[in-house]
Amino acid sequence: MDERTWSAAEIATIVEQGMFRDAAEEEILMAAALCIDKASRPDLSGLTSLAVMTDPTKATDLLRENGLVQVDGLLKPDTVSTLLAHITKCLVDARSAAEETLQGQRFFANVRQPVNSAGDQVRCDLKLELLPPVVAAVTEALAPLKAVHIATLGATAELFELGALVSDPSALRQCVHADTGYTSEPIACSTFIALQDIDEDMGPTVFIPNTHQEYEAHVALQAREPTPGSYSSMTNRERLLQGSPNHVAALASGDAIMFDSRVLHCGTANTSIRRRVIFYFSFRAKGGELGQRAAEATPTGTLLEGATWGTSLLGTKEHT
Ligand SMILES: O=C(O)CCC(=O)C(=O)O
Repeated sequence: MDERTWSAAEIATIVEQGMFRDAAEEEILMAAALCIDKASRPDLSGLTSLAVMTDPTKATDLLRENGLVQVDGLLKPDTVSTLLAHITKCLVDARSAAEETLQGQRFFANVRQPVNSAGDQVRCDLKLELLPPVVAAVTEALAPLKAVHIATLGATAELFELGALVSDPSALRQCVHADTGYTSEPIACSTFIALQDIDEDMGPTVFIPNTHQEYEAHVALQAREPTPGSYSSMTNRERLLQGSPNHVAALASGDAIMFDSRVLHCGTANTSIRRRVIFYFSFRAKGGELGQRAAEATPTGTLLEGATWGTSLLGTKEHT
């Protein structure tokens, strides 16, 4: 993310736009956080897919410690280009089917900040079926990541989200959020895979490492008023966003970030002239105490009804 300075006029315009105020304010606070003590930042450089395949321990440890781990070259260029072409076609088909049937939720999941300042739909979360290009990509990605999922969520973890996050030029920044609220143990993990190089102006996802384990960070994000009795006028939320190093996931095509659903993150503004497509899947714990918590705390998920393949992590069966 650019360490850009905002003029008073720019800020006033954004603030006038009411619904975008929080996200714009968060961007200012987090841009300032980029300047803070670099020494305190976790090491977030990517591991190669081969390194994770050979020894998943380091990736598992990084995921546990930082709430995210980057894996470079998770998908091969051919897999990426086949999948991107497939998703591009699915998006066109889904848009017209949604218009025809007036049942957008069958094809698209809810997404934060779907429209730009002119009200155009420029960000969406497209649900994907387990068709061959998708199955090939999940299978390739799980070759190194299966062991990391098992170590984090147990061997009975199940697929519950599958889709593509598409952000077109002029998409606005999302508000910082976690996909699930605070729990003491991990209950779900998502993997975001770049289907083209994501430059900083294409709206990369920004993460706040370590917040997956911080109950205070989850509470602070909700705090809009100065803390009672506090000597400073800063809210805990402002302190959190300005005081925490953040990680801008400007990924190369085929690179991925696997993250704990509790870690704070958001999609940023796409100020470029290029579409950004991220393929993603999420697994959640199933069975036992972790599974019970996951069932209570995870959202419905974006898995299409009728997906019959590979919904269990160990059940990487043939496509039926
Ligand atoms: O698009 C992105 O980069 C992140 C999307 C996201 O976190 C969400 O929609 O919940």
